[in-house]
Amino acid sequence: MDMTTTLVDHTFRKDVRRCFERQTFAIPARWLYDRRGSELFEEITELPEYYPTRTETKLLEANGDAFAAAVGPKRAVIEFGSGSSTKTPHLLKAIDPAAYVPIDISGEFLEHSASQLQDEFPDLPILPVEADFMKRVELPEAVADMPKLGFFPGSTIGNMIARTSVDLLRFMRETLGEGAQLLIGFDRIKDEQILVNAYDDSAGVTAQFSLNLLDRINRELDGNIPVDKFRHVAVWSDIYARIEIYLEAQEDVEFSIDGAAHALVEGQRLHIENSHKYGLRDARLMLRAGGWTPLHEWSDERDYFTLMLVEA
Ligand code: AVI
Repeated sequence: MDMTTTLVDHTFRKDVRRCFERQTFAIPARWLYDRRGSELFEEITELPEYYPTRTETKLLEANGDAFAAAVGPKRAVIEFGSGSSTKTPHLLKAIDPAAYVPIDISGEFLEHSASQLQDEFPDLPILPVEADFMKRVELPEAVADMPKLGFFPGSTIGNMIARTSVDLLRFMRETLGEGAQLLIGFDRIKDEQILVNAYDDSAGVTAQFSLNLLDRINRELDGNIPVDKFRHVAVWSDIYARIEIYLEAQEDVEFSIDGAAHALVEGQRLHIENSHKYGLRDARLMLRAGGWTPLHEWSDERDYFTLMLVEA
């Protein structure tokens, strides 16, 4: 077992303990993404009800010339949480970059996507960095003197509460430096039913994605949670402007994790994810609080999703 795995085990265990022993009944959403969870998320992005990925990809495809005009040539593109980098080629094709730096916490993902992109862009220097982008990241020396464009698609910022989002935006500014630009995706506030359907699809894939968290606890933390006694619940909170995702016990349940006994009463919910949605003014204000000045915006014709270009 390598060092990273040990650390992940340790913090996962700590977070799960806090949920049941200190009865916070909440587990951070980052633990949804083990191998199975990441596969299920890929499936979610293909669902008819899950519009964000499709809408953002179309925006990237359709606005290449406008990005090129706004960004200018020969910037180093720095992608935060690059994952499988599926949206990246659209941007790279549009803007004539000087280098591409994908940052991800998973070295496995990085190597795979970097080598795929290298095949597609043989002359582009690709310099992967394995790091936690929720802190300031040391960029490769080779891009030190290049103007930078940060790329943070997918409305990933929506999975963070406002305070964490602002902290992240400030860290991104520190990582990229004065004069940098950032292209960032925001999922917009829209009809409640459209939002709820996107997070509670008729095929039940999002439910599987949520319930996999309990399977993961059973697998990795020696648990025996009766997963079939829980259901996935997605609700819209207007006060927080977010979809909240819970796992709800459908009857009284008893189980153990790591040898410690726990009991939940029927109806008890475990809060496992938030997905915040934004009005344009909300997003601009948050970006400004994080040290970024809005420059340009691109939205689809239904105003479901917006890409914002901002400047440090
Ligand atoms: C990764 N993130 C932007 C997704 C979202 O839409 O909040 C995660 C997700 N959870 C359930 N469905 C999608």
